[in-house]
Amino acid sequence: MEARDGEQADRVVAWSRHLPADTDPATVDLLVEESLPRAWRARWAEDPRAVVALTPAGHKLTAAQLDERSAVVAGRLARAGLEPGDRVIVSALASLDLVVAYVAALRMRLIVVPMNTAYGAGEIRHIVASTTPKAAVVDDRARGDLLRAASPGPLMILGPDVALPGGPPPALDLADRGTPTLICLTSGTTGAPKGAVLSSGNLLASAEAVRLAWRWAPDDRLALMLPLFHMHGLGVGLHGTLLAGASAVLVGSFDTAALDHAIAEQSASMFFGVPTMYHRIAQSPVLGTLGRLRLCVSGSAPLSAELHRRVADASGQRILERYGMTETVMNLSNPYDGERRPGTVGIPLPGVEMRLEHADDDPTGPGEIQLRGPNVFAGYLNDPEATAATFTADGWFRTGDIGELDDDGYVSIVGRSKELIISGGYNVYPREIEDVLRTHPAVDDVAVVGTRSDEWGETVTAVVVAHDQVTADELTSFAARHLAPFKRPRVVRFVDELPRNALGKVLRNELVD
Ligand code: MCA
Ligand code: AMP
Repeated sequence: MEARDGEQADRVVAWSRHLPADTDPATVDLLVEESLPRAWRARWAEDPRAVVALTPAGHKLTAAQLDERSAVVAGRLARAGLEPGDRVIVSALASLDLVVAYVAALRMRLIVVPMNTAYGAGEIRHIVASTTPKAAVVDDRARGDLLRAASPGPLMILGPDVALPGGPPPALDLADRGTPTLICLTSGTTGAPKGAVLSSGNLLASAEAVRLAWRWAPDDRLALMLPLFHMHGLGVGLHGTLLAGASAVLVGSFDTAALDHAIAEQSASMFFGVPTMYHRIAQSPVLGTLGRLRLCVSGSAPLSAELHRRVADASGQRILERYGMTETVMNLSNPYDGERRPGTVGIPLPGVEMRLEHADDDPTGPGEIQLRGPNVFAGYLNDPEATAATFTADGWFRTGDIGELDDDGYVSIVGRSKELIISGGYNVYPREIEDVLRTHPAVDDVAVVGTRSDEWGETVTAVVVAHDQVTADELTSFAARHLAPFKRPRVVRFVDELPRNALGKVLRNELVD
C-alpha cells in the first residue's frame, strides 16, 4: 500500500514516518488476510503454546486453547440456533471466558453489539430496539433480566461461559473484509445514539496499523484494564493483542494496585489508558513503576501536556497519545520513534488519510478533521440519512473534531463541532441528559455542558431553570433513576435564564465555567 499524504500533501506528514527505518511503505499491507479472525488464527498457528491471555490470579489461555475452545463455543451457539448475521449483545467485564465467547462469535460471523455494563433499563431498551439481538452474553443476572424485559421477542441470555449443550462447530472463519462484525452504539456528530457498523476489514486494518506503528511484538504483554465494550479496550487492546500474537493480562476494571501487580508480578510491557487513569496513576505509587513498561498509550480524550510532562518527569515514561473514534477505530498517533509531542495526537496512522476542512479561507488555521482509509466504517445501522450526513460529497468521513496542524505536521485537537462531553473516556451526549431532566416537574429549561475537571477531563454539569423549589440533590437523584452513573450530572447550577442566540440556540460556551 502506497504512503499517501492526503489532500494537504504539503502539510500532512506521510504515515510512512510510523514505520521502522528499514521498512518500505510499499510492502505494507494492512489487509493481508481476508478477515480479522483469519489473521488471528494465522498468528496462533505460528506458536500454539503461546499464552494469549491471563488473569491477575495467573490463570492462562494459550493460542491453541483459544482456537479450540472458541470452536467448541461456536458449536454450542450454532446448536442453540444462532446463525451468521445474527446479533449478540456482549456486556461483561473482561475474563478468559468472555474472550473465548467473543472470538467464537466472530469466527461464526455473528455480529457483536458491545454494551456498557453500567447501562440501566432506559439505555438497554434503546439498544435492544435498535439492534434486535437474538442473544446476549452478560455477567450479571439483573442486566440479563432487563435485556429480556426490553426484548419484544425471545432473547437468549447467556453467561460468558456460554453453558449450552454442545454441537458440531458450524462453518468457521468464512468472514471476508466486508463482513459486518461489530455494531457499536455511538452518537457521531449529531443526535441520538446510532449503531456504527464495523466490518472485519475495518477492524483488521486498524489493529494492523497500530501493531506496526507501536512495534507490538509477540513478547509484549498488555495490562488490559479498559472495558471490552468500547473500541479502545476491544478494537485496540484485545484485537491488537491477538493480531500481534502477544498476550494481555485481563483486569476487569482499572485500579492502580492492579496495574502495579501486572507490571511487577506478571511482566506487563504495555499499558493503554484514558487520561483519567493517568491522572490517578500520577497520584499513586505505581507512577514509579511505569518507567518499566515498553510503551504507555493514552487516548479517548485529551491528555493535557501538563500531565504528560508530570508522568515523564517522575517515571521517565513518555506517554504516546493517539486519537481514535468508534466509527474509524484508530486514526492518528504520535510516532513510536521520534518525538512524542505533548498536547498533540501525532500524525495519520498507516493507511489513514486526513484532511482539515476549513470553515473560512485560512488554510493554516483549525478545521474539521476528515478521514479516509480502510479503517473507516461504511455507515450506521438502518440510518441512511445519518450515514449520508457523516460523509462529505467526495467520500471523506467527518469526525466533528476540530484539529490544527503544527509546522511538523503534528495535529492538535483544539475543539469539537459536535455536542459531546467526554468524562473519564466515556461519551455523554448533552441532549440525552437534558431530555431526562426536562421531564422533572420543577424544570423549565436546562442545558447540559462539560466543565473542566483535572480528574475526569470534563464533568457533566446541568444548568437549570426551575420554576419550583428543587434542590441539586433531588435533580441528581432523579437523573440517577434514568441514566447510567457516568452520565449523571455531578454539578447542578441554577440560573434565571439560559443564554441563547437570536435563533434560540443555547450558547453553551457561555455556560462552561
Ligand atoms: C465511573 N464513574 C464515572 C466514570 N466512570 N463518572 C463519570 N465519568 C466516568 N468515566 C462513576 C462511577 O459509576 C461512580 O459513581 C463514580 O464515578 C466513582 O467511580 P470510580 O470507582 O472512581 O470510577 P471507576 O469505576 O474507577 O471508573 C473510572 C474509569 C472508567 C476507570 C476511568 O470510567 C473507565 O474505565 N473509563 C474508560 C472508558 C473507555 O474505555 N472509553 C473508551 C471509549 P457513583 O459514585 O455514583 O457510584 S472508545 C473511544 O473513545 C475511542 C474509540 C478512542 O479513541 O479510544
Ligand atoms: P467515541 O465516539 O467513543 O469513539 O469517541 C471518539 C471521540 O473521542 C473523538 O471524536 C474525539 O472527540 C475523542 N478523542 C479520542 N481520542 C482523543 C484524543 N487523544 N484527544 C482528544 N480527543 C480524543
